[in-house]
Amino acid sequence: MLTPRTSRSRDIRPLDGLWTFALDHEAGSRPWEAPLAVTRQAPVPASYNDVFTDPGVRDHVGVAWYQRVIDVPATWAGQRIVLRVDAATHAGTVYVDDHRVAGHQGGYTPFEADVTSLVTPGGRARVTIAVDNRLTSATIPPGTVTVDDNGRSRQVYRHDFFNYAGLPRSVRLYTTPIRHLTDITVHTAAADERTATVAYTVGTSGEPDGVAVRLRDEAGAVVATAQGATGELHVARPRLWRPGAPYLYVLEARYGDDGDTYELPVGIRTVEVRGQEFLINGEPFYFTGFGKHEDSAIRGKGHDDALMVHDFELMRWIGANSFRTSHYPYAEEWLDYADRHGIVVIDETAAVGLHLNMAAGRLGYATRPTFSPDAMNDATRDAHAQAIRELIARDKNHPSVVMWCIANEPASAEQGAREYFEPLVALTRGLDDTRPVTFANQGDARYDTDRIADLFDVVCLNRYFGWYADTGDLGAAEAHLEEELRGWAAAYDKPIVFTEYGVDTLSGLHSVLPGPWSEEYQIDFLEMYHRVFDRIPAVTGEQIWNFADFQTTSGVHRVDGNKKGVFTRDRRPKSVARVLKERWTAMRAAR
Ligand code: BDP
Repeated sequence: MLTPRTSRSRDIRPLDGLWTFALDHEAGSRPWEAPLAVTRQAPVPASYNDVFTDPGVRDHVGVAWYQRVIDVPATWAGQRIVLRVDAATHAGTVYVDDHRVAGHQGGYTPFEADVTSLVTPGGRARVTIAVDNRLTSATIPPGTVTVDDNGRSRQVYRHDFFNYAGLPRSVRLYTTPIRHLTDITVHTAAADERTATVAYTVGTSGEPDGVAVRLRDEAGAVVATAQGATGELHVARPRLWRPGAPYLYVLEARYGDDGDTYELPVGIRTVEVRGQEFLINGEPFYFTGFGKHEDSAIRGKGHDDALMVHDFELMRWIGANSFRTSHYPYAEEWLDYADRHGIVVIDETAAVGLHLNMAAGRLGYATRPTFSPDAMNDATRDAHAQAIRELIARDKNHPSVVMWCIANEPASAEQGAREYFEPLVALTRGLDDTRPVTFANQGDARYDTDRIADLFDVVCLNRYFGWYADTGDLGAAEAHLEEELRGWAAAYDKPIVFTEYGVDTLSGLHSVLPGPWSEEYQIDFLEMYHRVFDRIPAVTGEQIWNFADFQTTSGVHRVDGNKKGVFTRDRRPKSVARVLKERWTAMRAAR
């Protein structure tokens, strides 16, 4: 699927703004067949939960309805017309007037419907979208819906971020010619400094005759041309896409008599894992940065360009060169921006919470098997496979994406983990053999108990010595961290990237005796981790948990959310930010 872009043959009409909004029980039956009563209007893009003052909306479990009337431009006569939803969290069903046109499961990837035969250029149509936020063992992420004594549905889930729902990304109507381009895939390779190859495959709606492609440089000069739906473009003296120094060519594809045209930004770069090194363009790369969230006050997971650019600015300010899209695929705007500005991305599926027994031993809970028919089962794995397919289909052409992360903290030391993951790793590699594949490993699965790490290319570790374990005792934490890291480095000839380490820190809490929750403890904690990383050559990256404080479910261990941010939720720096800026800026200068 091609992300909508305007071109000389394609037009876009954004449908963002206020939509009429109702919860399922307020909407009546078959609400798509008539105008919804305008009691509430919900902004798109935004999660609906924090916009209203009604706890019934915030904690709603089930379907919510969005509706609006759209005008179809008269100038679109003779074009193919497509309705595209960038995300409906976690499932969406779309109706145009009385017709169901699309259904999609998975809250962080786009879907669309060809509505040409249902709308009239110059006319109007009613668009209704049902969004269902329920998570089950057949969804990614998984969850369980229970019913309490008062008959109210409750959503239980095992991931540590609020279950925001709604239409958090854009909804658009766009056109293509009838005979149109359906997809483009590029693979880039630079044999040496003198030539690079951009291998491409173009998908078309009909017979693939009459496809022409050309590659333009940033000045607009054509540097290579080719004919046919598959082929290679050879670029002399290529300018490579490098972290911190990006260069983007534009691949222009044309097809058919009407000349459907699509322009795809292309960065020429290679990614390779060799021994314990992670190489970009053949040069060792060390990740600095964060695990992030799409999260902010009021809009929840709603995409906002101003907030996104500000987050990138803060990352640049602090010296970060990368981030992980924990714990789901982010809006495509994030990847476009990362491509344009040379930020490196670890791109993650929404497979988070595949672990029933996290810390069960320490907290004294009874354990039950995670990978079993009544928990993470075949249906979960099918949904997981689909999440991988959709992630790669959407993001395969982004030069900023250097690695696929197919799960966060699954129960990888438990029985059944290998059987569950082996086919998913094979699937990922089958879909893209140009990028390494990883998962973020949780602390219960050590180098001597983990059952799946050998299937992957890079060891990504999430560790909390000094917080969940050795709380407040950084001496013990340092010894335990180093012991474990040396174990991984000896057991696996693979790079180790730290994808999480961090402590809850209440902005403004200071102490001369640094204890947990104080800003001083966050500094001491991160400095301790960095000392250990610097002693172990296999460590090729450090991404702190988290970039900013973020919202979670309420509970005894969270005070209005998770406070492990280096920035507060409104993006003010905690004291540790300057310490990191100093380290990462010095590291960048040394490279
Ligand atoms: C890890 C999770 C992350 C949590 C973090 C924490 O990957 O989503 O927010 O711990 O507890 O287990 O802060």
